[in-house]
Amino acid sequence: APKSSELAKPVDIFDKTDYQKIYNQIATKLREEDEYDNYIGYGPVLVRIAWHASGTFRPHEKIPAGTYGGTMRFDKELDDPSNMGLRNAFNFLKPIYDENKDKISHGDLITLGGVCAIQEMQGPKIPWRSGRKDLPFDKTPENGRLPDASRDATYVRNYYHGLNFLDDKEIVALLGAHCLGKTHLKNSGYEGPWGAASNMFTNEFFKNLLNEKWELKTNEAGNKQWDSPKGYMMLPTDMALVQDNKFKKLVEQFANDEQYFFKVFSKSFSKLIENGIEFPENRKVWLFKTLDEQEE
Ligand code: ZEM
Repeated sequence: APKSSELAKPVDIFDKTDYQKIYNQIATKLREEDEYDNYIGYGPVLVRIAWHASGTFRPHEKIPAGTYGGTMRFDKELDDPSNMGLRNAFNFLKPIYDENKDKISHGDLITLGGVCAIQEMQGPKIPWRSGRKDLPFDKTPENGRLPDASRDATYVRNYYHGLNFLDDKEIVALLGAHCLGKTHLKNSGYEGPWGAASNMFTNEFFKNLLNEKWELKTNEAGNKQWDSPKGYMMLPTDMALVQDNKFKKLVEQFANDEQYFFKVFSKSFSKLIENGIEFPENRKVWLFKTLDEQEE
């Protein structure tokens, strides 16, 4: 791991209530613009942009990329072929950034967007801290750091080891986010949803992995994907979670115990979006209320 002097240092922050307000703006816009992607809404793509902003982190670099510098705002990163479709998420957040730019950086907003989307889609509470600071263009990581969906279990494990996720249960839990949204042929060369409830955060991904009848097909883009009679799909890297015995045990645990999945996912996602940032010990960890909770 890098020496602490090399980790990004968070900047001063405002009050929790200021960020709950921004959370509420994102949540309200999620409710209002519910027609996006055939009524899936923007939730899944907001989770994906938060993950892709995080996935550039490499622990051994002098400046370890990740979410801190908000470099997703530059075309160089947004136009990474792995980020096809994420401009929709960026544009969704843009007016909220413009309205709050004295209080929030791009890195904070993109990660708060992911946290908000997960919670508003009935997922677990995700602890969040503020303090990321926009870095200049020359700190933008090179393209090609995000994972290749055509690969196997060994690749998936090694990939996440490279992001400092050394525990199989963190890796399997993170992939449970594929309960959300869908693949789009024009974005990734894959097509179809992982399940029935594409804008609800549940453990359905793990149940479907175990219970559906999967058949390996070549899709219209010439890529291999697993399809089920119900019209669901799995990427090769998803199916890797039941092809590897250690991964599969965890898939079974998460399929049987949604609360356990939520607990491990929450910790892992929080770690993902904070990778490379050294928060001061007294930096408060916040849990935001959902819109539903505030209306009660
Ligand atoms: Zn995904 N992901 N992902 N992912 N992902 C897609 C969509 C979504 C991989 C991957 O190749 C793809 C994680 C890990 C990995 C989401 C969240 C998270 C798509 C389809 C692909 C191809 C994109 C498209 O066509 O629009 C691979 C190989 C992964 C690791 C091995 C992790 C970790 C995630 C969050 C914690 C989400 C929410 C989507 C759905 C986006 C949408 O627009 O519906």
